[in-house]
Amino acid sequence: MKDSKKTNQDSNDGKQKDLDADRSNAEGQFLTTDQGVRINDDTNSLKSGERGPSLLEDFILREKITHFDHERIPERIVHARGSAAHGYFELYKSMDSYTKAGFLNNTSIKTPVFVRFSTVAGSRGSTDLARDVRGFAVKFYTQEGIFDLVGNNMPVFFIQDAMKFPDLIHAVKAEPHNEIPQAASAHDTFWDFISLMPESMHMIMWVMSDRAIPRSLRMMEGFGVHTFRFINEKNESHFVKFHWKPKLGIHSVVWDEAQKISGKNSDFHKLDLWQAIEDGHFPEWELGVQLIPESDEHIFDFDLLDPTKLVPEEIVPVTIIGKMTLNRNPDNFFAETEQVAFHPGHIVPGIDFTNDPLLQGRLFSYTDTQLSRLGSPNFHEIHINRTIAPMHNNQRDGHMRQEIATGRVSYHPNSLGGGCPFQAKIDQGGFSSFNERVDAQKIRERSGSFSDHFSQAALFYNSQTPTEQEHIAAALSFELGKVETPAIRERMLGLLNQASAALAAKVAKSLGMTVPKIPEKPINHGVGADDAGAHEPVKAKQSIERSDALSILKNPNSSKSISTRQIAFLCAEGVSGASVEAMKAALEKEGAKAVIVAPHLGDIKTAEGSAIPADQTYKIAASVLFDGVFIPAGKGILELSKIREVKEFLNDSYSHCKIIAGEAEGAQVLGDINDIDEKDGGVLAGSSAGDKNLAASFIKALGNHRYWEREKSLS
Ligand code: HDE
Repeated sequence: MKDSKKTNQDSNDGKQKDLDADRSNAEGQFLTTDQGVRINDDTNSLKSGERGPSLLEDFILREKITHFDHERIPERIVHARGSAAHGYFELYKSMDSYTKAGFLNNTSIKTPVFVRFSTVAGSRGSTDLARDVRGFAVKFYTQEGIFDLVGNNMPVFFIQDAMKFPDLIHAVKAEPHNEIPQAASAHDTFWDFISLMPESMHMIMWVMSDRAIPRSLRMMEGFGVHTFRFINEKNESHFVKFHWKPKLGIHSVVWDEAQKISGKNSDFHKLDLWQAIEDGHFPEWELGVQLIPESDEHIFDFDLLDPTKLVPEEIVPVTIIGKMTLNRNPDNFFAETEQVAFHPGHIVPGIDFTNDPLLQGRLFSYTDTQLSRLGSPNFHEIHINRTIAPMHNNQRDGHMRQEIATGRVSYHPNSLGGGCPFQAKIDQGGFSSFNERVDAQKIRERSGSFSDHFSQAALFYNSQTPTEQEHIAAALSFELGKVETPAIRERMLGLLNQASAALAAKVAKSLGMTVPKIPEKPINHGVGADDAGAHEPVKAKQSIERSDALSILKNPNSSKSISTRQIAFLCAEGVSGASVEAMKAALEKEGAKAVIVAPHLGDIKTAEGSAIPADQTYKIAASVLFDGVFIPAGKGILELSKIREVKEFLNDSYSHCKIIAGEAEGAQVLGDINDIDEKDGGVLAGSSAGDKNLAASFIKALGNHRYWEREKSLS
């Protein structure tokens, strides 16, 4: 195991020093009160006599209990459940012709980052494997101040205007009368809202796809979602879309698996991220940008300001400009992961906003939420939120102020303080907003250029492989199948039909309904509450019909690496040690992890007489927590076909399209399991212990993640 803390030291130096002052290490220290008084008895409260009442003067008890009573702060209203890590960002090539942001100009700077991944709908203690969007928020501690890229693992959003955000969240969260269901969109209020909001159709395709059930946080893409601007030294603007591309490729689990993982280990993603970093397998993403000159603003068949649209990579390629590495786990979940405060309005000179009405609303919301969540306008003084750039201004006081501002001047302009702190001119790094011309009437209206709600939903669906299309149809059938109100299902079929008739027909079949001929006229977003002057939904002709980048299975950024994959070795007394050792060595060479599962913990006796320590028992291990299965050779292995948990393990692995390999007697065990077809391309057999060909084909098959072909025979 690598010492991740040590490895990190050179890279995160700036932030590290800042945090060290308040890091508490109790090793070899006395227990004290918060005031530093050494405590003599931390077990008994002060009482009047052995069996008498407690005394009010017990300042030690009162301090301890009061602190405990206030340990919880309000969880985030959305994105409450999160996992985070420290790391750094390195720039590959200077982007100075597009942006003057220092961390995107100078390739010798390593910018410290803190990244928090999250689910959206569930509470802080909910399962990691909910079908949901994942938050992907990156805090860059740049030398010119904090830049937060507060994105998601999907490039579009449900709604076009911030005004609808509270409605969306009220609809998706547990229903208010009975607080059911937790972390799930499969209920009436969510689909009621969606069925009345045709603009959500593109995002619905994404959340019903496998992107919403990632295999690992390390295997998801990230997106800035909105169109931002890059501003260069000449004050020229380019529109920019941000992308994070995972080095391990994009991988997901299947829905049945996700539900079972939620039961077996609801911290699956949290633990996976933590363990990978502890093991020195530092997760990496490349940062990509799509750059669009200001003059091209109106050349697309959608509006760049509309957050329900993406710019297909086939039309504007993604230029890779740098890499982010996460190399250190937080020391304290609350102090760092819980107290970190992101805000899309934290930008640095060289980056600016556009008029995307969703982004504009977010620019208000995030500071506001920190006031209620962290309780003070001084949240920037919490260590994880502190900038590494020098920070001086005339803001003063407030709850829990840390800074001790010296001098008598707390205003500007001043002469008593020599005019300090000074305003920075633009060439001294002072922030100035892009000089965009805005000259219009004050209105509450949605632009007509936002009215195409179905073309990109269709583009997404049509870009998927048949396997992925099946998963979308199955997800919709599941979700709408849980909806109790028939009218909501029917409205949804009407909307789906406008994105894809084939998809709507499939879902209708599973619901035992027919697709309505004339979909109910959905609510539109025009002038005034009565919809007068509303823009009718339109379908613009698209310049492309398919985009491979939208599919996980056809993705140009796919990776065959099996690094960090967890492979279960199903063992028993009398297993062939040679078989285990050879396969383990071959997998570990590729960075995968072999986990020995056996009938009991402690040592398992091999056929050769040596011992192999078991990592897990059949009562603890479950197939859904592994990427693949190997059954080694050895006479004793034949016993496995009699163990109920082993049969369940193999049946689940098989039905989730995992790669299964058996060697000699191990292959015989596979033959004994009725549901497993040995001729299946994802079931591999080796003839003798240590079969090199089997190891090679197992590694190759694991690199494809799953054997999806199998699904046809399962359905
Ligand atoms: Fe957020 N969002 N959001 N959001 N969001 C929050 O801020 C909000 C939106 C995103 O790990 C909150 O500190 C509004 C889009 C992430 O701490 C809150 C609107 C995208 C995180 C908030 C949106 C996001 C948040 C809750 C529509 C993708 C977690 C706690 C106008 C680009 C950050 C907090 C973390 C968190 C408001 C829409 C991403 C309430 C009003 C679109 C990743 O302020």
